Formats: sequence, structure tokens, C-alpha cells
Amino acid sequence: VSEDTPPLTLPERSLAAVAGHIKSGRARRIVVMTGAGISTAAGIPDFRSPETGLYANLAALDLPEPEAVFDLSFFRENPKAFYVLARELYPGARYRPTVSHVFIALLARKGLLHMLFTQNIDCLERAAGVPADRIVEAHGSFATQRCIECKAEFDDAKMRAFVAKGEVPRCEAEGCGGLVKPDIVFFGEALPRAFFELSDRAKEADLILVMGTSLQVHPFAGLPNMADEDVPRVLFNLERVGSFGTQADDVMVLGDCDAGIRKLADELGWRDELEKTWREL
Ligand code: CNA
Repeated sequence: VSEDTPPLTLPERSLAAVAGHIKSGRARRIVVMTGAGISTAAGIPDFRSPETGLYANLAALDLPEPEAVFDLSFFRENPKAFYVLARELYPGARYRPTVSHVFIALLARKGLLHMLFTQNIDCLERAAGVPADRIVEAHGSFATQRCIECKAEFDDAKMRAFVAKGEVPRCEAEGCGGLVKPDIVFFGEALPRAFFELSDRAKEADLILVMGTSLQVHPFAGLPNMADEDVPRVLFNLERVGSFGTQADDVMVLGDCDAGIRKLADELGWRDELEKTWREL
């Protein structure tokens, strides 16, 4: 679409128009899709930003390529690299949700959040107060873990202790001794069932908000294309990604996502509530 193509649903391609769409009550099934970019302001590096990204930091670990840290066969040979990363990302008191996380929790509180699909494994959505039944952790989470050989589950408290020490836990089942891995999705592994069971929620959206993702990992990257063409889509990201800009109702808010979200909150008249909720977390 060119700049002159008129939108189908919004009066114009702007955040003010998006806010109007929400305030008019026509957006009541908002679907949010997020990635590492919404957590960089919390201090967790993303993968692909040059210099600061995790991939750049992981270079120090001598990986054949950065993606290897999420590769099962590499993990079998060298589990230590993954556990360096795990220590960094493990949920706990270390990182605090960002304004963007809190905005998603506000949508839920107002009964407007149809579903949040996240690729993140830092659990900051839950920490911000998004109800668990509105979150699909598409790439799994650190909530549970099991042996990669016999699949036996491994104790949460023990896992926490291993991760804190940067050590690699091994299966305690009789005669096994296999490597233990959190239930986060490695390359080539199937996504959690919930992703497929709930992906229809993306089709049912009447507004799509995409925040802080490069949309390079499939099948997640296909989610923003699932709704009808007249469903407005808003991108909050440092760069243009995916198919954004090809639909008449695409609104792109390029720059820091917290800044973009604050602007949307201003347009909605929710800014004070957003800042207060974030401060008091
Ligand atoms: P990615 O490929 O690193 O892309 C991040 C995107 O966010 C890029 O397009 C950046 O330009 C953008 N970005 C970075 N900072 C900001 C900001 N402040 N405001 C707006 N945009 C910003 O990460 P994806 O999530 O797209 O890739 C999918 C992988 C990365 C998933 O499997 C995750 O598990 C994995 N990951 C997760 C975390 C986490 O849980 N916090 C951290 C790092 C990587």
C-alpha cells in the first residue's frame, strides 16, 4: 500500500485513530504478539540487535553460530553454553516488567485482551499481571523442566539452585543421568500444544498489536497475518518487520516500544493509570 491508500477500518493510519478504534468499543478482542524487544528496557538483551544482543554476547562462548545455544544436538555436546544464558534469563526478582508489559496487563484488566502470544521466556508478562489464561508462551518457559532422554520431570527448587550456580543438572531417574532442560522450545522442537490450540484467537482479533519482535521465527511469525485484511495492525518496534506496511490499516510506530505505548496510552487517556500501575508493581 502507498501512503495515499485509504485505510479500510481506521479513519487514518495513526495512533490517535487506533485509540479511537479502541474507545469506540469496536476493538474488544485485542490480540498482542510480543518478542524480546519488549524486555530490552528491563535489561534483558534481545537476540538480534547488533552489539547489545544476546547473540553478540554469546560470541564469547565460542558457539559455531549464536542459534546453537537453542540447538538440541549442540546442547548434548555442550550444555554449559545454554546454562550461561539460562542464568541470565531465569525468572525471579532480577528483572522488572516494562511499561509495555504493564500496558498488556491493563488491556486484560479492562476486558479487552483476547490473547497474548509471546516468544519470550522471561515470564515478565505474568510478573506484570497478565492473567495466565490469556498468555500463550509460544516458545515455552522456565516454569518446568525434564530430562531430554527419559523425559522424567525434574524438581523446581533443585533446578533453581543449579541455574543459580551456573551448573548443568542431570536426570535423577534410576540409571539415566541424561541432561535436564527447561521446557523452552529449541530449534526443530514442536511448539507447545497451546500455541496450536489457541492460534484461532489470532484470527478472531479485531485489533492486533505487535511489539518488539523481528518476526523471523516461524510459525510464530505467521500470526500477524491470520486475521482479515480489514483488521488494523499496529507495530511497535525499532524497525519495520514481517508484512507490516502491506495492509491498508497497518500503523507503524517505529522507535522504542515503551515510548510508543506511552503515546497510545496518552491518546486513550490511560497514561496516569499506566504509570501508576507500573510504579507500584
Ligand atoms: P529478536 O529476533 O532479537 O528481535 C527483537 C526485535 O525487537 C528486533 O526487531 C529489534 O529491533 C526490536 N527491539 C529491540 N529493542 C526494542 C525496543 N526497546 N523497542 C522496540 N523494539 C525493540 O527477538 P524475537 O523475540 O523476535 O526472536 C524470537 C526469539 C528470541 C524467541 O524465541 C525468544 O525466546 C528469544 N529471546 C527471548 C528473550 C526474552 O525472553 N526476553 C530474550 C532474548 C531472546
